[in-house]
Amino acid sequence: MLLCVFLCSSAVKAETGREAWLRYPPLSAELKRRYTNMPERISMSSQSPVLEAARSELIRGLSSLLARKIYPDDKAASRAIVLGTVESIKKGALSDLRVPQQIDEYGFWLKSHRLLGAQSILIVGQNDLAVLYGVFDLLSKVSRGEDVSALNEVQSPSAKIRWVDQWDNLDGSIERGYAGRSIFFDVGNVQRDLTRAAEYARLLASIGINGCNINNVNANPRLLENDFLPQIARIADVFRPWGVRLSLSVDLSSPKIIGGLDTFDPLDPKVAAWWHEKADEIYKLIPDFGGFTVKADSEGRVGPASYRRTPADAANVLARALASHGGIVFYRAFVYDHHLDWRDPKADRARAAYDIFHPLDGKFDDNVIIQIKHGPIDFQAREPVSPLFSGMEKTNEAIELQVTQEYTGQQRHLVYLAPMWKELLDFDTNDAKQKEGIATEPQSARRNEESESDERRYVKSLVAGKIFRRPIGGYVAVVNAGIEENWLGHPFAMANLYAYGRLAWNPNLSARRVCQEWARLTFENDPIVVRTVSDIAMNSWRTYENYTGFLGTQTLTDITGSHYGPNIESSEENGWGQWHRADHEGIGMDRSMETGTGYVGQYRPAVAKMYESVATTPDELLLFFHHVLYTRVLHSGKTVIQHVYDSHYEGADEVAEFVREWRTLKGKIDEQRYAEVLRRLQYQQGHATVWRDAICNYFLRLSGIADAKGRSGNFPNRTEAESMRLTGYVPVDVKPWENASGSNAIECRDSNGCSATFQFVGGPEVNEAAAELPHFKKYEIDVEYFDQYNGASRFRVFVSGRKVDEWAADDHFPANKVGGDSSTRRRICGVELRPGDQIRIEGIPDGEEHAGLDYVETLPESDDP
Ligand code: GCW
Repeated sequence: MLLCVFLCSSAVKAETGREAWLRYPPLSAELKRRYTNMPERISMSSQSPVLEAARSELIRGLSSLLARKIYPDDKAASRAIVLGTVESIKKGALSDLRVPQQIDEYGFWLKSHRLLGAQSILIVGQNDLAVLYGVFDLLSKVSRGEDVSALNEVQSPSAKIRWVDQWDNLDGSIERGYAGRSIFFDVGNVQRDLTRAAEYARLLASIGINGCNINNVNANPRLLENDFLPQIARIADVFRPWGVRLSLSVDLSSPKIIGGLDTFDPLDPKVAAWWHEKADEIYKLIPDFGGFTVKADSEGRVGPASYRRTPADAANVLARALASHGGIVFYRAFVYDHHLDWRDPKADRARAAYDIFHPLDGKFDDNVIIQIKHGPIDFQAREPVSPLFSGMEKTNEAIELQVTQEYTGQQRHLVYLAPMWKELLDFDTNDAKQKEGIATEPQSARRNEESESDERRYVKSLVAGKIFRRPIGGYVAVVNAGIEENWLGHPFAMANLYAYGRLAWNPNLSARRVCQEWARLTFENDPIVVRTVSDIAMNSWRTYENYTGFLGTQTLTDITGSHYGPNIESSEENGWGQWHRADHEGIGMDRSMETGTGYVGQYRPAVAKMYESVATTPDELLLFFHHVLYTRVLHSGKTVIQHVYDSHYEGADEVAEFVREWRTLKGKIDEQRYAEVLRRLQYQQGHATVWRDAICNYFLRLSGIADAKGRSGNFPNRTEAESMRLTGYVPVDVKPWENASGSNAIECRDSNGCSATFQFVGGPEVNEAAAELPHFKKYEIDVEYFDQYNGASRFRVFVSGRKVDEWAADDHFPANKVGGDSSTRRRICGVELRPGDQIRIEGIPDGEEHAGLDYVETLPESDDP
């Protein structure tokens, strides 16, 4: 019987997430009827590997969606889907075709066409790659059940550069990667099997991405060695059919380290010659090589400063080596001193990029792009737009975004970042208070064009090079996809990759619309699924911000370590410059021109004026720009300190709401992904509470001002582990103190196990509930324990001798000790409890993990699903 269940369930198609938004599931009979006239023959007006890929994709997608045979037939002129470039398509029966003028480079035209009395669809591009993009667009439409009977749509990408970066190391690890090891490298070599690398290129192409930098910007020079380059060329070979150009991060000292020169001075002719030769060697192996990405003079990387040269000197020496081959240099503006003096009120890391790059405007060659992180610090949950976007008029730019959720929950927390990116891209650097007057939805039959006037300097127009007529520019996102089946770990993290590609293609799309597309393609066309998924996603960034980084304090995480759990003071009193300068009376960095670091002066006048004054700075960025008292009243009408309490309780409650909303989808999407998302959301709910309590307790103690609603520091249903009756367990201090309830945890040093017992008495809520019910009621027991990566302790919970649950702490949180990174919640539902019951938790340690426990909460079970 068991075997049968196993066999039966294994026959159901597993939905691991590997297919992402390219699942092409058979459409429902109702939707299929919309495509009865869909041509079944695919003809190509010319041949190339990219067109081949386009045709195979179309056959694969349509035959699966429509459950019909779709086949290649190059002779077919009518009742066919015809793929071709503008130049090649006007042959034979299509010689009179009038192609719209406005299809620009990489643009495509989807056109329903009556040909010889029958319905055809033309997918026409300026080049082969544009045809491929058109194919993916048509497949997306059909997958989402859109009407394609009267197509006449031109689409062009907003910017030429739509790249992704991977921070993969040669040993197979990925810096800030949260979905397993590298799909490119393993133990010092390129992976033998590049199936995943090819699949990744296909995924990227499907959302219009045209380049991928495959290795960590903290670059290993070994990649450039001549015996290694042929291995790199193998990756470029699998990218090629998808039009994804491969590029490499380079270490500027390579001429010295692997070239044997005695210098890497960018102005030394020997160094220039070395880079030239290196570029020639690369292009022999990889004719469509994209170029180099450079991190220099930053976080311990060497750079031109070693020779008192400028970033322009360094970028140009590389650019000149690549220029004749069509290669590009991405020079990162993430250059700053991490040994700043925190006692100096004028010191300010946020100033660095502008101070360094603005004076060099106009000094970079035309094939150099300055790659600018979206904010002046470092991918925080909230930052203002980097002033450098509007600080260069004669230099190419790209915005650097982060799909990998380094500071936004590391793919353990659900955070849909498109709403954040939209705010950045739609920011008018000339006058942020002006609201955008352009459509946020795509214009179907016309090309998407944003205002290019000099008055409206939106970030999206600046990076696309439209304001100052720059030859190139656009978008780069750090993705860090890994070998895990679903690429990014959290199923919802893929919404960020999808949205990144879609917004780089058309930044005028709305974040919600992009999410709806993704939900349809990834889960189901069912409107309830689409609405629930996008409602959760659309609220998730604000929710995360609510419990991790209030009013522009960025992200109050452990900035010198994991970048994951709370650690408020880790930002203070060190050289990293992420200070928020919290003291007993107030909090915030004064960056004004008048009394602060002067950073505000890097913005254009209207924006600078807005940020200069406390009164006109938006609440959400107040503490980024100003130091204020906890008692200051915000635009919202609350004091700063009450906002701290309220936003954290709201944030944690919102995650609980996500869990409830997600539960309504049971049975509406496949069980595998349903359960995976639920598991992660439940964890997030617990971790949001850890964040809430850490930040509220910290600021309660620091400010001495009570929470007007009496919640912070007051946990009526909580029993601290250190106050239980302990057998074997010993209390330990947790550092920082706010990361454990009551600042203590208990640990078990006895390999046979320990136990902690307490009597259930019930708090006010419990007594209320008990009064209503004569005997006992069901409760949930939340056990807050610590799950480290260096062991897999086991836990068992007993109620008056009866075992109610057991589990292993075997997840891999970024922590090897008890604290805010490892603090985890186990929710035991439906437990019958009566005042007087003994609750006993047994912990059996493993390895370096000592079955740490923080507290237990008992709550009457809610009636929610
Ligand atoms: O945010 C920091 C990360 C580093 C990263 C660096 C960068 C690759 O913590 O891991 O290094 O940014 O962007 O260069």
